[in-house]
Amino acid sequence: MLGATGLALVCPTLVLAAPAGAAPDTAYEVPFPCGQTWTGTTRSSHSPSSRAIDWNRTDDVDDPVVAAAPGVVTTAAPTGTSGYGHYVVIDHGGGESTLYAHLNDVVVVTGQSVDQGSQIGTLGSTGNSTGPHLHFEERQDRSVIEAWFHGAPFVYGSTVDSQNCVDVPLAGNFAGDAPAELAVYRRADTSEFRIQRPRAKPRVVRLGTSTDDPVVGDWDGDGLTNPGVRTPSTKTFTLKTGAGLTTVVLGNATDEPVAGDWDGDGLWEVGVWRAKTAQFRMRAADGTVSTAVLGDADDVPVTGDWDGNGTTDLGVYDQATATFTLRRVDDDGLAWTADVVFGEPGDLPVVGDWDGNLRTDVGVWDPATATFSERRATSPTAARATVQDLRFGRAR
Ligand SMILES: [Ca+2]
Ligand SMILES: [Ca+2]
Ligand SMILES: [Ca+2]
Ligand SMILES: [Ca+2]
Repeated sequence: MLGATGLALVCPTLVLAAPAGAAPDTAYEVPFPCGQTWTGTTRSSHSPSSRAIDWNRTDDVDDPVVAAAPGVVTTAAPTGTSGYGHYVVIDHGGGESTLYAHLNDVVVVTGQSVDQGSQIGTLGSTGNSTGPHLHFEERQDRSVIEAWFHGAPFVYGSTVDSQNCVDVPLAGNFAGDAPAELAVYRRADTSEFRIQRPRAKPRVVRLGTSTDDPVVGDWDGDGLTNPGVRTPSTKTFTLKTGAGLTTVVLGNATDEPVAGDWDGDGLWEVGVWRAKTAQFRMRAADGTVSTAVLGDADDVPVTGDWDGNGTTDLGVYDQATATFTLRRVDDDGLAWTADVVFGEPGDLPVVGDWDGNLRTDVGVWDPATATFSERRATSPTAARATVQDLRFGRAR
């Protein structure tokens, strides 16, 4: 009797109460867009570890897969036919990484920085897989660890709502002439641009979906910034003005959107940043594309009129070193670059003309506190500057 009781107590204890692994340093979220419901299972024979998760929901083939946390892509394998098939690994620092396997499409490249909640691929059944699902691992160094999401250990076999709910910081002259207003792009099934207004609730403009990437510019040339998005899978920009929506197809699925008034006529054009070659590809109104190389694969592209001459210039931000590299072209057509160190590692870059002197300034947004820091100076590369901090948007 005693023995039987002891067994009954010991067996479940061994299975269920293995102490939860320590929380990883990285704040992971479920690798699907905000609000979606997914079931994550495993099994004792799961390779390479029963700590890996197989994610499913009904009719999930080609559903978007998004980054569980920000990081740098260390593997983007879009053509594998064995094992993990088409897969992605993202390095989150400190030896922590995540792996996403059996994807159909891969929409990132090796070396690229990815933000939390941005799309990295689509769910599939490539490689050693018997049906569509996302195989997902959280790793410490080379070991798969027990998965954590939203600050809690994952209950294997459970169904969860994704809390991978992300604001992307932006700025622009949405309301009137310079100075620029702060804004965020809130990723959701129907995403929202939320534009700060003094002493009033934010203005909300609905455009795009969870996995579209925001891009803003003056699409109609009236001096006011308009919202836009780019859908990675279709390479399509959707630009919104008072007259309606305009679409432009440009680049490939792994490109990131940018915009600027490349020719200085007051109407903004679109472009893309190609991480693999550190190349900006700027589209003119007639559809021709000009290119310029700046920065490295792990940088984040930014555009602004750094010298105030009416044409938009190029720049990049290196999140690891908190350094902007800003490029301008002089009257003789020579390109010059200058570095500006601003923000903290991991901050996201935001640019805007904070003081209304027609030269675009640099700034950053700290995702942990939803705080914009505006660097105010006579020009963005001037050594003397003041900093204004403003909270706007939802902290992660
Ligand atoms: Ca406009
Ligand atoms: Ca133009
Ligand atoms: Ca310029
Ligand atoms: Ca300025």
